[in-house]
Amino acid sequence: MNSMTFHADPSRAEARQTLVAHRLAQAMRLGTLKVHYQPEIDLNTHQVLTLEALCRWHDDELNQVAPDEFIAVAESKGLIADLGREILRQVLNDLPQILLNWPQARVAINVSGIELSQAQFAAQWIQRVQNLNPDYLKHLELELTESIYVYDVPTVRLNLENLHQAGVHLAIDDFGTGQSSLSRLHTLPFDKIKMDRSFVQGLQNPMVQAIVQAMVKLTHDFHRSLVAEGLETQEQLSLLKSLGCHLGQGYLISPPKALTELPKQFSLL
Ligand code: G
Ligand code: MN
Repeated sequence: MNSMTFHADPSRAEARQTLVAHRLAQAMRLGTLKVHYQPEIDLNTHQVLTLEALCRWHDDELNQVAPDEFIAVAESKGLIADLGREILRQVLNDLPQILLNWPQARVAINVSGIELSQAQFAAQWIQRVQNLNPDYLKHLELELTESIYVYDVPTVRLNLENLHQAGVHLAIDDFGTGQSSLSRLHTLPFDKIKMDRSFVQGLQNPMVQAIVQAMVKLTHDFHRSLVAEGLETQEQLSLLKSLGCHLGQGYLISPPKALTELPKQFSLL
């Protein structure tokens, strides 16, 4: 009984959210949230291109709390900006070690529409990174998961344009699901599309293959990169490569792991 969605009774769901929010705020103060990293690699050379920072939280009272749950609570209880700052803090702390292991890599951080709607978000974010090392900006990436409509908000646009100009890469997460739409894609600053794992799961279907090929062409023609999410099997790997998608992330390569547990090199066998 971990997720609030399992509570049929609304008052119990509310009580759970309040408890999770309280414990989460405490975990952020104590620094007990842990950022894990999951690699995205070149499927041919196995070079590590990006490490996605993914938050993991074990609470003494609540046990393991799924990120889907605590991120939803953080968003509804006004804690998402604090959570974002805590993740950036840990990533910046880990970056020297990461660049020793993978000098060309970027670290990708998931960012919420709520954060991007704050007028000073980009300026403050860039400032925090620059204070430490201006060179770090080109080793960071932001993953955008929001519904595409949020990008019509002028503040969100400005933030994204500022970040992009500062050299931060922008990736559209879970692309091709309800969260994204083609109609505004050409107006957005972005460097990368992360193809939602449902396409990888459906690769047996010739129509899904045709859709993947369309994404390959779209990203290729506009010099953006395309990464397949949720790569789990050898069969998916060879299908993806045959369709022209040469970057991937998923359990076949590695699950998210603590930095100290990550091998330097990844094989696909
Ligand atoms: O929305 P986003 O793509 O950022 O979600 C990342 C989540 O997906 C992480 O919690 C991670 O544990 C999970 N994940 C990573 N690789 C795989 C995979 O190969 N298969 C599945 N089903 N989930 C994955
Ligand atoms: Mn992501």
